Amino acid sequence: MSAAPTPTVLVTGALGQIGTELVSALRELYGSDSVIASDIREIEGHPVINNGPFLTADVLDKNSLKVIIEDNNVNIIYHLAAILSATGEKNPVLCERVNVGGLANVLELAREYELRVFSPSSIAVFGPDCPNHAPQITPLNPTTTYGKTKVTGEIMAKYYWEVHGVDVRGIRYPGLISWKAPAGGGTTDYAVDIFHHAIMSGKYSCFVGPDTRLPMMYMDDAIRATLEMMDTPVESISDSRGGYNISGCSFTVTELVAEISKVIDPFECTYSPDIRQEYADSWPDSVDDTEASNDWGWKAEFGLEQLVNEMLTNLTRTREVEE
Ligand code: NAD
Ligand code: AKB
Repeated sequence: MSAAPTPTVLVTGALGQIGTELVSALRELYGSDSVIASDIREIEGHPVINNGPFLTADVLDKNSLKVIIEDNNVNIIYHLAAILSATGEKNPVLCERVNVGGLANVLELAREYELRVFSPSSIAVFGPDCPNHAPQITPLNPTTTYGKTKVTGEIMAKYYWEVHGVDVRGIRYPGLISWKAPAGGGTTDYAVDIFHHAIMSGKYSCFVGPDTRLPMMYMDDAIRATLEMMDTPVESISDSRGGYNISGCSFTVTELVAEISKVIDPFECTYSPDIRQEYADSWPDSVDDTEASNDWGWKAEFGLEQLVNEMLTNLTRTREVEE
């Protein structure tokens, strides 16, 4: 039996928090030349640009995406370009244009060129009426524009699969915690920023209160989930294809501070909640990922203690190298 041909992959929004690590994982899997990274911006010296093909592309410019797809015979799009919650609530019109309009362009091209698509969803699809431990299937009534764009994205994914047979899949990522790239304008960014401040000054002023509990996940788990779900035979993917719940770990800021303080002592966290508290309060504490576990065997590896140790070790090491 001959091996399946290596697909050509296009990643949009590739210079962001997820793209920085997903591009590198995809290039390891398929070879650097087979993974074309793209973003609306360029960042000099960024590893995604240095280590393989990179093109600037605005996902609102359908024609430029079409040219990239045709010129490179693209087979799969990992569509990461988006405006996250905190930035999105400041500019809801842009958030809707990029998150819904960009996805519409990608899905239309996927239909035309018979491409597979990965389109991330978020825990932001849930609203205040959702149980604290969010089920896979529950009414989705988000209060943020960002959350509404993510619900629309899930509906579009299901529609393109059912009506046009486009294999679109998504994951409702929790807040993602990583050290290789900064977080990109979301509500859960405090859970990344806190590590940088702990190492730099031993102090952090948090923009949500001490009892705020949210679903979170270490980036290594998120990348593995993405690759595992995309590698799952289509027969095993259920109606939740637009946005599978996946659970990593769930903790309050107080619990996070206590864990960081075991390594960085003294570490002082003060609290100055802003509008992002409202967004956080509208999201669940944790998610039920039974369906992802049953359909494609999802299981997280990183708990709070391991996540904190990985973050502090890696950030300290990279700071020492930079100094
Ligand atoms: P990010 O903000 O770090 O990166 C997004 C990238 O998209 C940026 O590099 C930005 O330059 C680019 N971009 C913005 N507008 C664009 C446009 N018009 N055309 C092309 N590129 C554009 O975001 P991320 O954290 O990497 O998130 C990627 C996806 O995952 C998004 O759909 C987001 O909603 C989802 N998600 C992320 C998290 C998280 O915690 N990081 C959690 C849940 C869901
Ligand atoms: C955000 O906070 O906006 C993102 C998300 C949970 O979608 N990290």
